[in-house]
Amino acid sequence: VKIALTAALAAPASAPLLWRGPLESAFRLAADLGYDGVEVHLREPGEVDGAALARLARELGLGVPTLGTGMAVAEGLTFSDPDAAVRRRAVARIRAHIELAAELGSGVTIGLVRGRLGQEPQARRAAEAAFLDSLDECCRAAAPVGVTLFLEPLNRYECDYLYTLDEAAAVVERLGAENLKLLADTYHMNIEEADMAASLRRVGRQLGHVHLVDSNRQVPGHGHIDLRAILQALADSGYAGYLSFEALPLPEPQQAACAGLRAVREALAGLQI
Ligand code: LER
Ligand code: MN
Repeated sequence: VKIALTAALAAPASAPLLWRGPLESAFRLAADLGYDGVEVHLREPGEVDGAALARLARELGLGVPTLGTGMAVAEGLTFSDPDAAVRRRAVARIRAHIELAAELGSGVTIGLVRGRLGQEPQARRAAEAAFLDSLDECCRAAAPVGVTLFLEPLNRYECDYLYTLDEAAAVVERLGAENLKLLADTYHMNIEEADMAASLRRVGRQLGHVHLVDSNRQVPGHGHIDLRAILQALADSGYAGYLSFEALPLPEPQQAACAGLRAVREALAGLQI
């Protein structure tokens, strides 16, 4: 497996991202510390020069596993909005992420941008259909440029559907798009999955990306997730993608980045793989 730092140009203090500031500094820090890649979170893909970022990543020998897209929700853009014009803008935003992802060789995360369904049954069905249509359109746009989308289950306090890996796996099967995979985030899983390792084994083949983060949303090793059991389940499933530390930068970014890497390397060394 490969390990990635998470970075954004700017983000609220509460966002679980290790680096805030110029992306070049994030990439240089990642290379210096021995990371394999940087997961980049962007409000709007036009904020970065894709060609320059791809060149920098190549020079430093780093990959970009996926682009985080959740910041679009602060602007009210979601796939399930009742207003078709808003949904079109949300899809256009994700299509812009897909273009940048094609330049960077990365995937695109579909997490918070899916939006909420609400409680009223009829509206809920309509919103779910709107979400599926929007996701389908993005999968079709991403396929010809070789980009994979990662559908991320989120815990019940951050959204109102698709809480578990099994629920998201059912959507992946229903759409039948080869470039749609699952993103397993261990922070959300710790809240929603009955047995995290068993859930990972069940969906192993459909797994495309992992946010490896502890129960308190700090880097692995700072909370109470069973890191070894999770890494063993991923190894047994043949997972060869990235583990991104989508974590709070505590006590400060560099220290958190070093501690997470150390904890995961120690846990990996003790595995039967
Ligand atoms: C996004 O990857 C995520 O996990 C959400 O909780 C937004 O922070
Ligand atoms: Mn996540």
